Amino acid sequence: MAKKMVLAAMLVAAAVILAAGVSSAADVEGAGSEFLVADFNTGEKPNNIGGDFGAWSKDPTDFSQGCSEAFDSVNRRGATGFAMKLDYSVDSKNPAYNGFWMFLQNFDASKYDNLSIWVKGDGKIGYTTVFKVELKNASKQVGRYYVTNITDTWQDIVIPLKDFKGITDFSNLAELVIVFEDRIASNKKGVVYIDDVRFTKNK
Ligand SMILES: [Ca+2]
Repeated sequence: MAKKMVLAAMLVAAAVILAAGVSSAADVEGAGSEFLVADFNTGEKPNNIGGDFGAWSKDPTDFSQGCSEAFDSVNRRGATGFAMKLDYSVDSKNPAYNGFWMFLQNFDASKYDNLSIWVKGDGKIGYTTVFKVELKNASKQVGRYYVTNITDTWQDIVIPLKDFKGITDFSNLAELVIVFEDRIASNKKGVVYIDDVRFTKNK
């Protein structure tokens, strides 16, 4: 009987130590410090939170401008899965802008500090070093931020939510939009890859 009780006490102690170990390891890694919206790794829609996405164009009848999206397993972030390839052209005589949209399913990002996206341009085809990112909320606020200094290697672009101009409420996010614009694109045609769209917290 005494032996059984000792054994039981040891098992409980071991469980407590294990649980403590797990929780402290999670704290070190910052559990909940980021929230994954889209890694594109299934190779199909929707994104990781059930939101649809796709390319859009200002004027689909003007064939000299437009954007198309494709899952890309060659240019991807990480060892498996896909990235999102955005093949755009704003090389038109007419006003031109287009890009990529993604629903955020009313995600509450108010506890997060940044929108983070892995981005790179295609070194062979060419790419713009600058594009606009918009965040829209359920109250129809539209926040705008210009990403700059894109290169042909992967970079984790970290955009502080407070730097989005025009939006103040991040508790009910409806949509993320990427915009390629004729007046600011450093290359009028090209390919940009994006991967691992997340909301992140500062360390
Ligand atoms: Ca991916």
